[in-house]
Amino acid sequence: MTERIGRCMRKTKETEISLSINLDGQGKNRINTGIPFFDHMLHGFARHGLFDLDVDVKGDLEVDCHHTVEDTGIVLGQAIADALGDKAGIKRYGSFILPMDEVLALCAVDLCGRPYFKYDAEFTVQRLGGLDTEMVREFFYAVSYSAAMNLHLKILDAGNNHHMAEAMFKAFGKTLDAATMAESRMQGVWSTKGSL
Ligand SMILES: [Mn+2]
Repeated sequence: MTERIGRCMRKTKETEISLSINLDGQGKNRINTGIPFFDHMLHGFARHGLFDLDVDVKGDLEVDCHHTVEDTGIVLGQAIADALGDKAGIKRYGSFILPMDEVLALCAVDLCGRPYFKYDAEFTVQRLGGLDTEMVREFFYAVSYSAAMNLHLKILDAGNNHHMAEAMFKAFGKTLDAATMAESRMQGVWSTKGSL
Protein backbone atom coordinates (compact mmCIF):
# COMPACT_ATOMS: atom_id res chain seq x y z
CA MET A 1 0.00 0.00 0.00
CA THR A 2 1.37 3.44 -0.87
CA GLU A 3 1.76 6.22 1.64
CA ARG A 4 -1.57 7.18 3.18
CA ILE A 5 -1.21 10.74 4.36
CA GLY A 6 -4.14 13.12 4.15
CA ARG A 7 -3.85 16.87 4.38
CA CYS A 8 -6.40 19.62 4.63
CA MET A 9 -6.23 23.35 5.10
CA ARG A 10 -9.24 25.56 5.69
CA LYS A 11 -9.57 29.23 6.40
CA THR A 12 -12.73 31.14 7.21
CA LYS A 13 -13.50 34.28 9.16
CA GLU A 14 -13.93 32.06 12.23
CA THR A 15 -11.08 29.58 12.04
CA GLU A 16 -7.81 28.88 10.29
CA ILE A 17 -6.84 25.22 10.35
CA SER A 18 -4.09 23.09 8.92
CA LEU A 19 -4.06 19.37 9.56
CA SER A 20 -2.29 16.27 8.34
CA ILE A 21 -2.83 12.64 9.26
CA ASN A 22 -0.75 9.58 8.45
CA LEU A 23 -2.98 6.51 8.76
CA ASP A 24 0.09 4.26 8.96
CA GLY A 25 1.88 6.24 11.63
CA GLN A 26 3.07 5.51 15.13
CA GLY A 27 0.87 7.84 17.11
CA LYS A 28 3.30 10.74 16.94
CA ASN A 29 1.45 14.00 17.12
CA ARG A 30 1.70 17.73 17.37
CA ILE A 31 -1.63 19.21 18.33
CA ASN A 32 -2.49 22.78 19.13
CA THR A 33 -6.14 23.80 18.96
CA GLY A 34 -5.96 26.49 21.64
CA ILE A 35 -8.15 24.29 23.88
CA PRO A 36 -5.92 22.07 26.07
CA PHE A 37 -8.71 19.63 26.88
CA PHE A 38 -9.53 19.21 23.16
CA ASP A 39 -5.79 18.69 22.48
CA HIS A 40 -5.85 15.97 25.15
CA MET A 41 -8.77 14.26 23.36
CA LEU A 42 -7.15 14.42 19.91
CA HIS A 43 -3.93 13.12 21.43
CA GLY A 44 -5.81 10.06 22.73
CA PHE A 45 -7.39 9.54 19.29
CA ALA A 46 -4.01 9.71 17.53
CA ARG A 47 -2.08 7.62 20.06
CA HIS A 48 -4.58 4.81 20.17
CA GLY A 49 -5.25 4.80 16.43
CA LEU A 50 -1.47 4.90 15.80
CA PHE A 51 -2.00 7.89 13.54
CA ASP A 52 0.64 10.58 13.11
CA LEU A 53 -1.43 13.71 13.51
CA ASP A 54 -0.45 17.35 13.10
CA VAL A 55 -3.14 19.87 13.96
CA ASP A 56 -2.83 23.60 14.12
CA VAL A 57 -5.95 25.65 14.79
CA LYS A 58 -6.41 29.34 15.27
CA GLY A 59 -10.05 29.76 16.17
CA ASP A 60 -12.26 32.52 17.49
CA LEU A 61 -12.11 31.25 21.08
CA GLU A 62 -13.07 34.73 22.24
CA VAL A 63 -16.58 33.80 21.02
CA ASP A 64 -16.63 30.26 22.41
CA CYS A 65 -15.22 26.85 21.44
CA HIS A 66 -17.95 26.03 18.87
CA HIS A 67 -16.32 27.05 15.58
CA THR A 68 -12.90 25.74 16.63
CA VAL A 69 -14.18 22.26 17.53
CA GLU A 70 -16.68 21.85 14.69
CA ASP A 71 -14.28 23.09 12.01
CA THR A 72 -11.50 20.84 13.30
CA GLY A 73 -13.93 17.93 12.84
CA ILE A 74 -14.70 19.01 9.27
CA VAL A 75 -11.00 19.28 8.42
CA LEU A 76 -10.09 15.96 10.11
CA GLY A 77 -12.85 14.21 8.13
CA GLN A 78 -11.60 15.68 4.85
CA ALA A 79 -8.02 14.68 5.64
CA ILE A 80 -9.13 11.11 6.44
CA ALA A 81 -11.00 10.93 3.11
CA ASP A 82 -7.94 12.37 1.36
CA ALA A 83 -5.65 9.77 2.94
CA LEU A 84 -7.99 6.89 2.07
CA GLY A 85 -8.36 7.73 -1.62
CA ASP A 86 -10.43 5.06 -3.42
CA LYS A 87 -10.35 2.85 -0.27
CA ALA A 88 -9.11 -0.18 -2.20
CA GLY A 89 -7.75 -3.04 -0.08
CA ILE A 90 -8.93 -1.86 3.34
CA LYS A 91 -11.05 -3.68 5.89
CA ARG A 92 -13.77 -0.99 5.68
CA TYR A 93 -15.59 -1.93 8.91
CA GLY A 94 -14.35 -1.52 12.44
CA SER A 95 -15.73 -1.61 15.96
CA PHE A 96 -14.36 -1.34 19.44
CA ILE A 97 -15.65 -1.34 23.00
CA LEU A 98 -13.28 0.68 25.13
CA PRO A 99 -13.28 0.59 28.92
CA MET A 100 -11.95 3.48 30.92
CA ASP A 101 -12.30 2.67 34.59
CA GLU A 102 -16.09 2.64 35.21
CA VAL A 103 -16.98 3.95 31.73
CA LEU A 104 -17.63 1.76 28.69
CA ALA A 105 -17.75 3.35 25.22
CA LEU A 106 -18.75 1.67 21.96
CA CYS A 107 -17.67 2.84 18.52
CA ALA A 108 -18.52 1.31 15.14
CA VAL A 109 -17.54 2.57 11.71
CA ASP A 110 -18.31 1.71 8.10
CA LEU A 111 -16.15 3.62 5.62
CA CYS A 112 -18.93 3.23 3.07
CA GLY A 113 -19.03 6.68 1.48
CA ARG A 114 -22.49 7.38 2.92
CA PRO A 115 -22.46 9.70 5.91
CA TYR A 116 -24.54 8.54 8.84
CA PHE A 117 -24.16 9.50 12.46
CA LYS A 118 -25.64 8.01 15.58
CA TYR A 119 -24.63 9.25 18.99
CA ASP A 120 -25.84 8.30 22.42
CA ALA A 121 -23.94 9.95 25.27
CA GLU A 122 -25.27 12.13 28.03
CA PHE A 123 -22.87 14.31 29.93
CA THR A 124 -23.80 15.64 33.34
CA VAL A 125 -21.42 18.62 33.30
CA GLN A 126 -21.52 21.45 30.76
CA ARG A 127 -17.81 21.89 30.34
CA LEU A 128 -14.58 19.91 30.56
CA GLY A 129 -11.65 22.34 30.74
CA GLY A 130 -12.29 24.72 27.83
CA LEU A 131 -14.44 22.23 25.92
CA ASP A 132 -18.24 22.44 26.06
CA THR A 133 -19.41 18.85 26.39
CA GLU A 134 -22.18 19.38 23.78
CA MET A 135 -19.35 19.96 21.28
CA VAL A 136 -18.20 16.35 21.54
CA ARG A 137 -21.27 15.43 19.53
CA GLU A 138 -20.73 18.26 17.03
CA PHE A 139 -17.12 17.22 16.51
CA PHE A 140 -17.89 13.60 15.68
CA TYR A 141 -20.89 14.59 13.54
CA ALA A 142 -18.62 16.87 11.49
CA VAL A 143 -16.03 14.11 11.07
CA SER A 144 -18.72 11.66 9.93
CA TYR A 145 -20.20 13.80 7.17
CA SER A 146 -16.95 15.28 5.90
CA ALA A 147 -15.30 11.85 5.66
CA ALA A 148 -18.58 10.34 4.39
CA MET A 149 -18.45 7.56 6.98
CA ASN A 150 -21.11 5.77 8.95
CA LEU A 151 -20.19 6.44 12.59
CA HIS A 152 -21.91 5.12 15.69
CA LEU A 153 -20.83 6.20 19.16
CA LYS A 154 -22.52 5.10 22.32
CA ILE A 155 -21.75 5.27 26.01
CA LEU A 156 -22.75 1.84 27.32
CA ASP A 157 -21.85 2.69 30.91
CA ALA A 158 -21.71 6.31 32.01
CA GLY A 159 -19.60 7.74 34.80
CA ASN A 160 -16.97 10.42 35.17
CA ASN A 161 -17.48 12.93 32.32
CA HIS A 162 -13.75 13.24 31.54
CA HIS A 163 -13.61 9.46 31.19
CA MET A 164 -16.68 9.45 28.93
CA ALA A 165 -15.24 11.99 26.48
CA GLU A 166 -11.80 10.41 26.48
CA ALA A 167 -13.18 6.89 26.06
CA MET A 168 -15.10 7.98 22.95
CA PHE A 169 -12.08 9.65 21.33
CA LYS A 170 -9.87 6.64 22.05
CA ALA A 171 -12.53 4.19 20.88
CA PHE A 172 -12.86 6.19 17.66
CA GLY A 173 -9.07 5.95 17.18
CA LYS A 174 -9.04 2.18 17.70
CA THR A 175 -12.07 1.74 15.43
CA LEU A 176 -10.77 3.91 12.61
CA ASP A 177 -7.43 2.10 12.80
CA ALA A 178 -9.23 -1.24 12.39
CA ALA A 179 -11.39 -0.02 9.49
CA THR A 180 -8.49 1.57 7.59
CA MET A 181 -6.18 -1.41 8.03
CA ALA A 182 -5.03 -3.21 4.91
CA GLU A 183 -6.73 -6.51 4.05
CA SER A 184 -4.23 -8.48 2.00
CA ARG A 185 -6.82 -11.00 0.72
CA MET A 186 -8.93 -8.21 -0.75
CA GLN A 187 -8.14 -7.06 -4.27
CA GLY A 188 -9.76 -3.72 -5.06
CA VAL A 189 -12.68 -2.17 -3.22
CA TRP A 190 -14.60 -4.29 -0.70
CA SER A 191 -18.11 -3.65 -1.87
CA THR A 192 -20.62 -5.63 -3.86
CA LYS A 193 -21.29 -2.41 -5.79
CA GLY A 194 -17.64 -2.06 -6.80
CA SER A 195 -17.07 1.33 -5.19
CA LEU A 196 -17.17 2.95 -1.77
MN1 LIG B 1 -7.59 12.17 30.54
